[in-house]
Amino acid sequence: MTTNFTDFDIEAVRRDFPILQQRLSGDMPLVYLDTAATAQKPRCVVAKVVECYEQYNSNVHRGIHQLGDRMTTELESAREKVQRFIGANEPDEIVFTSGTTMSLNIVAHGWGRKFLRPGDEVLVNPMEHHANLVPWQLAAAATGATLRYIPLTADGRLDLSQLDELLTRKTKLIAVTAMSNVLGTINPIDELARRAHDVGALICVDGAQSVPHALTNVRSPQIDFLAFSGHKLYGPTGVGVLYARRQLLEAMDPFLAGGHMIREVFLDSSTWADPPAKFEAGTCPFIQAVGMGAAIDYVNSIGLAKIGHYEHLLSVQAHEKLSQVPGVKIHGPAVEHKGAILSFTVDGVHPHDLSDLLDRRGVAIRAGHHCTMPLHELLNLTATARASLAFYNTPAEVDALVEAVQGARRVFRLK
Ligand code: C6P
Repeated sequence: MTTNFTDFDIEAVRRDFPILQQRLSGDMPLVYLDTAATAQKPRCVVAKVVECYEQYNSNVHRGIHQLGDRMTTELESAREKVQRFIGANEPDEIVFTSGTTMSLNIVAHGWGRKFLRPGDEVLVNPMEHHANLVPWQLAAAATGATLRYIPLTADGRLDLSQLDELLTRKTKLIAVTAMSNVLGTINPIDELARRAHDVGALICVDGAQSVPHALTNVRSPQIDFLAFSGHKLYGPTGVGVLYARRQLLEAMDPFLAGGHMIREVFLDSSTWADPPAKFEAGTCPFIQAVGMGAAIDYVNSIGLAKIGHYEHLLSVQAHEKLSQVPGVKIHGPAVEHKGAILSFTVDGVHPHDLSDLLDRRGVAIRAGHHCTMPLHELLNLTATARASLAFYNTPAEVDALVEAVQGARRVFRLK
């Protein structure tokens, strides 16, 4: 485990990411602080995708020919990498989807619409990304179930003081993010999983932000559903994962129907293939999935614990320095309760103007509601600026962010 910045070979890491070496207009070096939106890709991931297209591109589970066999072997090997990466029992518990959003929709519609009944409750909370809220609104509307909300504390954590009253035998599922994409809050998944199971409910975890930055083991605590995206895990776009326990995948309905997900089709009815095929209708993003497997190999070659520790050190530096800039408010809990995400506002500067001014110095952040409108409503804001860090960022880049924010204040002539 590293204890300071110098123990981490950041120069070697940065050589793996060609995009980071470029200079933007005005000869500004790129300072990429938007990893929560999408992560950059190491050379080995790009090379793996090129290798697939140049050497054995062929549809999977279909062609009885050598290319089809090779591509299928590569895809199934990627599935095993994902299985090991999150500690699932078997590869068949890994469904390849187009991303977190699709994975969560499969749960809300495939499980929710089948098993929720009038009077049942689903427990959500205001910090969820729309992808783990709106599908549950639709599932509740379709079944007569009700959504209930775990409130947030003033510093942006789940307020579990009312959980005894909120979590009852009526609760059928808790939908919760492991890490907020805005506040960075790391939620107590262990406790929530245990408490859900105590009342016979399931837990559906949005791992979009946590899986790339912190070790995940779906068996400890026992997670029933886990969703995440390849593109935030240094892999290609267009691919994601739904993990669910085998019994759940067997019990729930398919969400999308078509080729590959069937066992038998008659003119008036059909039966389903076993999972994961049951949830992989049509041509799955097979080359992207193989690229995600290469990304997992890359992350493992460095070590996720080491990555997480380095990112935490960067985050501490960013919190300390940014919070000293006059007029800056960083939203969310103290740095020890969060991942390396800083959503902030600067008095007198709109987040979009701030993002624009930072961009002129090569500093890429995100501004907006980050697909969390209820959370921003609670914060009484329409938008925040967000800097999100990854293990390819440097302490100097954190300083560049802070200097750019100071520069923006000067543009607005703020004292
Ligand atoms: N958040 C962000 O800038 P997709 O788009 O399906 O890969 O991921 C959706 C999603 C779900 N949950 C969380 C916690 C997320 O952060 C995201 C994506 C991006 O914050 C784009 S809005």
